[in-house]
Formats: sequence, C-alpha cells, structure tokens
Amino acid sequence: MKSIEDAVRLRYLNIRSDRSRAILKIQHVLIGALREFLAARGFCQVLAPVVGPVTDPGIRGAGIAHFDFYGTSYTIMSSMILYKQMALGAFESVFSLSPNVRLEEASTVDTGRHLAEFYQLDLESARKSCQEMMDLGDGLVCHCIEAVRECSQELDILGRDLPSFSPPFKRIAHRTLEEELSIQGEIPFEKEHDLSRASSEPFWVYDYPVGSRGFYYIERDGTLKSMDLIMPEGFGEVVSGGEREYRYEQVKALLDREGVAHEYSWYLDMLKAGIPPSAGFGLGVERFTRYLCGLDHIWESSPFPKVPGIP
Ligand code: ASN
Repeated sequence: MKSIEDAVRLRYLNIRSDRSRAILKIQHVLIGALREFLAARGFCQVLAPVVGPVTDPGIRGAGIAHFDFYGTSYTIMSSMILYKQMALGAFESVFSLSPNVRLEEASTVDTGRHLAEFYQLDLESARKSCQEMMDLGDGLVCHCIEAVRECSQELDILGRDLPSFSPPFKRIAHRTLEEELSIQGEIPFEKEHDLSRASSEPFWVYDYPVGSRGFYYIERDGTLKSMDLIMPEGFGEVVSGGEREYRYEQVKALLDREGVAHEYSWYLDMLKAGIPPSAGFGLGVERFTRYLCGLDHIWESSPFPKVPGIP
C-alpha cells in the first residue's frame, strides 16, 4: 500500500520510464483495436456523458460521487448504462469510451484491479441477447490480444508472454458455482481471484440470482440475464453486462419498491415513450490493459491513477 501511494504521488516521474511508456503504448493499441473491431460490426461511437442527475446504482457497494449542478444534486457517472439505452434511439448498436468514478472501499486497493477513476469501453445493441453479447465479447477480446501481440518490443520490456485463445470461451451458469463456492449473490473478490487463478482460459459466468445486481437487468426464468467475463491467471473480471429490462411497468415497480422512482424521472419518462430491448456490456480498459501487460497492480495501467483510499 505504501509503495503504491508513493508511486502514485511520483507519477510525474515514473510516467517517463520505459516500462510505463510500454504499458501506455499497449493501451493505445488496445483502444485502436477495440474501435476497429466494433466499427467493422456496425457500432457507432457516441460521446459519453460525464455527469447526470442519476447514474448506475449497481456498483457492488461503491460510493457515487455527488456535486451541486446549478442548485440540483448531480452525480459523476459510475457507468453510462442508462444513457446507452437512450443512445439506441439514434443507432442500432453504440459504443463509448466512458470515464467513470466509483468511490470504492479503501480495502479494494488490495484486489489489484480496482481504481476509483477508470474507463469502460461500454457498448449496447438493440434486440440482442446475452448469448449474442458473449459471442461478440469472445471475438473482441481475441481480436485485441492479437493486435497487442504485434507490440513485441513493449511486451519484451514488460516480460509478458501473451497466451492465445480460441473462442468460444467456456460459459458457466452462476447456479453451478453456488454450492462449490458456498455463495448466493455476487462472487466475493477473493473467490473470484481463486477461480481466475485456477483457470488457464477466460470464462463467462452468466445468469445471476434475482436481486443480486442492478435493476436494469431483465429477469427471465427466475434469473437475471447478466454475465461477467473472468480472465485467467488471477486477473479476474474484465467485462460485465447483460440483457436489459426495458418495460416501463416493470422498472417502475422495482424502483417504487426501493422508494427511489422520483430520482429516475427522466429515465422512466424515456421507458414510457418506449425503447427497444437490448443487451450490452462494459469492458474495463485499465483492467484489460493490466491483463495484456501482466501487471501486478492496476494503478500502472492508468496514466493518471486514482487509487481507492489514496487521495
Ligand atoms: N457497463 C455495465 C453494463 O453494461 C454496467 C456496469 O458497469 N455496472 O451492464
């Protein structure tokens, strides 16, 4: 912790190192590869919102940053999920490089994969299912790994030997893990780390228990249609997403039960006007960079790192 604190404080010096330059170069190649893959599949890039009256509440207990916006309490985006659904009013498939702030518990600095400020490659497609999004995720991840493999000089500096994978990645229903891990809802960070270390390939966990995640995932056949992609070698989750609840009555009832419907008035108005069913996911850009570069801690994959618990 102390060494991370020092490194973050001295970022203006260590950003000049060959190691840091190699990581940021790989990140640059990664961002280009993400864009290239999605543009070739008809996705339109839209500019991401930075602030709004509400943001994603489904962030595993992390705090949301609030501030005063002309006399009204506003939030900094924890994820642009609600706004991705709006963007589908313009295009069938959209993506953004979206800056997010999540006030994570200080203890999450030890997971090696939490930042308090980070970017997601957030995408959404109308009339798609979780299965189709997992297919897309398989292709996207493999395409980026192959693009970064070209950075042989940078990978050498980092001592990273990047594996090759052949899709489709394994898909594991959450319920099959419940007994093995003695869990009911979200997989705790240490257990996810153990699962990730025990695997030599990326794998998906899908169909989460009802009530375990954000209100915007659709419930079908007694489960939430949501999925995460876990990378191997202990790097953990890099993608999270699912199929959306898009029906006004259902969302209104869920938000009423929580007593927060009034906070989401624009969102409910949008659902009342009608939006298409959709599915999508977010890919943590710094997390994926960490994986590609084989870094112990995620702070190094951000040019200007904001680490939980370190102001
Ligand atoms: N980006 C995620 C999604 O598309 C949401 C999140 O980050 N919590 O579902």
